[in-house]
Amino acid sequence: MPEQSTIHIDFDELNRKAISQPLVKHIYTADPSAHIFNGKIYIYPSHDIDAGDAFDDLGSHFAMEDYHVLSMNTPFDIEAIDNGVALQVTKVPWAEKQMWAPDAAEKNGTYYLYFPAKDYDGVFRIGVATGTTPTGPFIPQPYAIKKSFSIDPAVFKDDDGIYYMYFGGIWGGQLQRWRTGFFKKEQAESPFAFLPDNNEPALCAKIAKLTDDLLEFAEDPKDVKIIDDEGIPLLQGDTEKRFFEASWMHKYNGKYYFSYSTGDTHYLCYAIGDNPYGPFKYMGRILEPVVGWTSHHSIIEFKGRWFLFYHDSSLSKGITHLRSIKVTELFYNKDGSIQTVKPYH
Ligand code: FUB
Repeated sequence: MPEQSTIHIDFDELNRKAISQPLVKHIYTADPSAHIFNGKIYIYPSHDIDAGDAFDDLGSHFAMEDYHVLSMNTPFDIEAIDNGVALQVTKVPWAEKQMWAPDAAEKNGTYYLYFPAKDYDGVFRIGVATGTTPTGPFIPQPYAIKKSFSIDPAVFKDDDGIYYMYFGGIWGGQLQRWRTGFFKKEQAESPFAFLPDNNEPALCAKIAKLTDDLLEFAEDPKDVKIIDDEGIPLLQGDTEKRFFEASWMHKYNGKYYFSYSTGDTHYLCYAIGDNPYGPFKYMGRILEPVVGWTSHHSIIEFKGRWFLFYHDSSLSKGITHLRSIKVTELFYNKDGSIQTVKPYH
């Protein structure tokens, strides 16, 4: 990802214009995956730190080492509660570094924390850790999920009780390195190697049904296709619309809403389908660009109203890898489309 911008921004003014404020200020947090467990909101974010790594397009400066779980009684709380360290990379046998965006699920009173990290070969894998409370501590499985790769797991429980994982991310997230079905090590320093050409179909996020114990994939991962009005898959050159990273799935009025970040164009977009696998028709934007490079989110329903959890880098005054999670209400139009959120007035 690019160097910090040298454009002057008045952050005090920007923060006055922000539609919402950081939910915690004592640590930096990002990539908020929110869930309601036992009537309470739990947020599973990345815990951003400055480990001193240089900025690059591989995302090396995102050198996170652990997870904290945050909680709130309602989305209107001014602050979230930090429930402390829930899992550290040093406790995960297969993982070396870079604990990126996590997610969580619950089944039969067990809580599952899903997380990407680089293994000792520098390959992103997705692991799972279990606990008896939503806040952990979580005990990691000894190995990453078999056939997992890339980043940004988002676990969705459908109404029939089946769980699916959506995942993947391009550039530093390595999705493009798996195009042939195995990891291509050549040009490991270039995040742009192995990307499709601009006139080829865009790389897709992946989906895999989970096993009953939620610890493994029950099937080989499949493409999450995003199509245009004519049913044609988006192209890699459709950079303002195509998938980059940060998958999320929610269901609204019986339809499946797949949402994601467009990465280098900084939008959160969504596409609608009739089942968890898609295809999903591109619909538009959920969130305009925030301060900072990345955009990442989750969407939950709370007492009949809908909320978007997201992040920006306003608290750190624009530092890309020091972000803060926020929440704002989300509104639907009568036709099921989502009203685009502008993060600053
Ligand atoms: O937090 C590290 C990475 O930045 C996430 O995995 C991406 O989604 C982006 O937010």
